[in-house]
Amino acid sequence: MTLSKSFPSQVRANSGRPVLESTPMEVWQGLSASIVDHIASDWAATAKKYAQGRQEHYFSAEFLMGRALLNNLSNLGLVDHARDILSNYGLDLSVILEEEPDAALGNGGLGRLAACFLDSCATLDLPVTGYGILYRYGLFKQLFDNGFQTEHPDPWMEEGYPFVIRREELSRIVEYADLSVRAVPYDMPITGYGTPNVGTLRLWRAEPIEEFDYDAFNSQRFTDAIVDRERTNDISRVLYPNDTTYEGKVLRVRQQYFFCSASLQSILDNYVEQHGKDLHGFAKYNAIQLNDTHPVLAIPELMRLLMDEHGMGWEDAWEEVSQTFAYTNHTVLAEALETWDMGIFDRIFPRIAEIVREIDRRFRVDMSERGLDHATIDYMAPVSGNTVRMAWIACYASYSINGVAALHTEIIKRETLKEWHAIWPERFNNKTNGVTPRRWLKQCNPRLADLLDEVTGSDEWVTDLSVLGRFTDAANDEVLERLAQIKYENKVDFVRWVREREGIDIDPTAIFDVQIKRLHEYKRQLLNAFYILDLYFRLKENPQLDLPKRVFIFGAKAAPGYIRAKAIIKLINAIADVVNNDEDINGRIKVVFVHNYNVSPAEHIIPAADVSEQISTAGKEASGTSNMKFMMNGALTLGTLDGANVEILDAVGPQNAYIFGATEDELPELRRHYDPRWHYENVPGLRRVIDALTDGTLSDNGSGWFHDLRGSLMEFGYEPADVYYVLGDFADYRETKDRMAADYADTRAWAAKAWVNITQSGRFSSDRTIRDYATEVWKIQPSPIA
Ligand code: 26Q
Repeated sequence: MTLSKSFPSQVRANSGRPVLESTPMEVWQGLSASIVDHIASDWAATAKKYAQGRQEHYFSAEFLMGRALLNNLSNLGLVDHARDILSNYGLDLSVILEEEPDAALGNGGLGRLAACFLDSCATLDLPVTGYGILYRYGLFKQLFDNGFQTEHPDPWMEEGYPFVIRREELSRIVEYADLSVRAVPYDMPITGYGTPNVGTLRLWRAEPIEEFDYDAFNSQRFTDAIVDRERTNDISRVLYPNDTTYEGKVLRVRQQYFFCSASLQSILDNYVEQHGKDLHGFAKYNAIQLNDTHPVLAIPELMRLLMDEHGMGWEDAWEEVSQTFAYTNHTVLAEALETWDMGIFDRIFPRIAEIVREIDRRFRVDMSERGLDHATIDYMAPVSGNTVRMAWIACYASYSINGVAALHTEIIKRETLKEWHAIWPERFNNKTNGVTPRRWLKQCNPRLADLLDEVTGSDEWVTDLSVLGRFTDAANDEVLERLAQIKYENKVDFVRWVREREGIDIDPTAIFDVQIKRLHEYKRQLLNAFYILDLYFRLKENPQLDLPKRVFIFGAKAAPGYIRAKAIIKLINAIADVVNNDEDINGRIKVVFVHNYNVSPAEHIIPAADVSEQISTAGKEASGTSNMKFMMNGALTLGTLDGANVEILDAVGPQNAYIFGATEDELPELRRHYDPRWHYENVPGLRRVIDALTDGTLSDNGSGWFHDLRGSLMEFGYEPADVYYVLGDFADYRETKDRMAADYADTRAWAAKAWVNITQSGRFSSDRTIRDYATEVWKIQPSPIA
């Protein structure tokens, strides 16, 4: 059936009413359902084909997918067709698209990376399947109450979500010592650009095995029956909103085991179906990528399944396991490394606890035979005292260990995982992150996409972004003028979006300077805030100053328990209050904190950005990925030499990026002599800014939070003060940012820099990243269905 026929019938089936009498939400649902219908047979054919050969399985506790409808229409080449169909009913596609909720099943970079990877795998026809959890509540919805973040539930599927298909018949049982749970897969089709192949993201939902324990129900244990039911549903109820500080919550470990066990069972069943009961060829046909340590329980669980369910001995099972898993590390922050109390394992899955102890025992024997000293063995052992260390299990069992940017990989080899690198250097490799140019260029920035089509003479760049590199020198006056015009038009669109969503008026001729990412001290939103405050004071002091108009845009969620991060949000909102309403400033500075930052707001913000703030303390940001999205959309990076910024600088050259601050190798020595008070007293502007935290200029509504912020920077009672070197980098940041703002006046020169950034962004396509994983780690080949 054609789309124009299936669309109205899908709407009717869903709403019970014809298109013209249905709500925009029902129209979105009908159109979405008709897309799933449209790809159904190719999807089945792809799954069948992938099942037969060597496959890769991407295990991740998070997939930050965002919206699906435009992505699918665009990949399938159906955008114009869908627009026409809707316009026949007097409907506007862009309005319908805004009805869609974001599937926010992730916190930030790690979850969005998984989503970009699936897009690239599908586009490249690679036999890859994603496995995760169908959280009922995605990442909390953020509101501001008097400038304070408040958190609210995000029941994103409650009104129905056509892009996941429940596969009841493929349910599996996951056993805990105190609970048995049914895992029901919900499959999401992953279309690729310009290919009929359709990949799969399999998300598991926890349900009671039986609708009711009738026995308990009938024997005066009514409440027990209800409680048990709810304990089951709890497992997939909510995404944990921490992305840095690790919390050893029992429910979190239940979640991890839940999706690992269910996914492995489904992979093993497929193996038996295709290749028979002898599982000695398992690793020949399967590779599993662990997205950080969150799915590391898959290692002991695969041991369990191979031994207890498929009759293998320990040695043979370990042989398969250690040829199957590959581990990606995403952080060097010690507080983020997952460890679990052995008591929790003993209580909820004693067999897994037993296997982990045996891995530990054999590890110690193995290392002793290699002649390692006792202290080193103890440091590296999977179990230490009563603590299980997930990263150590991952390193021991994996045939590949990778970091996510060149600098980050060097740091994990040299520091975080150095003992492992000493023994198995060949396991270590770098895979610099990437982002999909479909969502992050073609779909979110259609004006720029059209220009690139024209300049390059085709749309080949959409699937081979490196093509753009051939046109870096093709920037003539006309191209640069059009580029500047496109940026301006995107900014005008964004001005309207901000006015409607945040109620703030901004001027599209101002410099749009953007920092959007999770709120964390190491990402140093505070440094940016201090610059704004300083600029404000400079203008107050000298109203005649001839400075360009500036709009500072933020988007960030703080983990609900991370008070200092919440204090920084409150601070930025307090600065916005003062600056935006000061008549002396008269709109020369505006601050916009976009609430509830998520994938779809990012798609509105990034195409309108002039400046990309990437200002983490050097050595702390593993890679960053928004830096790549900004670059692709012609924003210039203002950043430290951290994560992938290093590689962005290498790609564009020092004339086309604004780099400042202490480097990772300088910091240890600088820290040895560091005295934040000296900076407070001597760096121009700094004292005024820091005093403003507590002198009544800005209000924290009596919370005491701003006093604590000041303390964290200045007082050794906070031990040590200013660990993220905010004051130390302030002077260089201010100078570099001032210079950048001055450069903006030369529109042509600015556009020329932007053009270099866009055309040199090829290596930051997730297609490049995925090709590298496929050939170097997964050893898989494209498997096109047609
Ligand atoms: C762990 C234990 C318990 C609860 C939560 C967590 C948890 C959840 C999410 C720990 C970490 C995360 C997410 C980390 C993350 O997003 N890291 C980012 O990964 C990006 C992709 O590689 C990088 O670009 C960023 O630099 C990195 O910060």
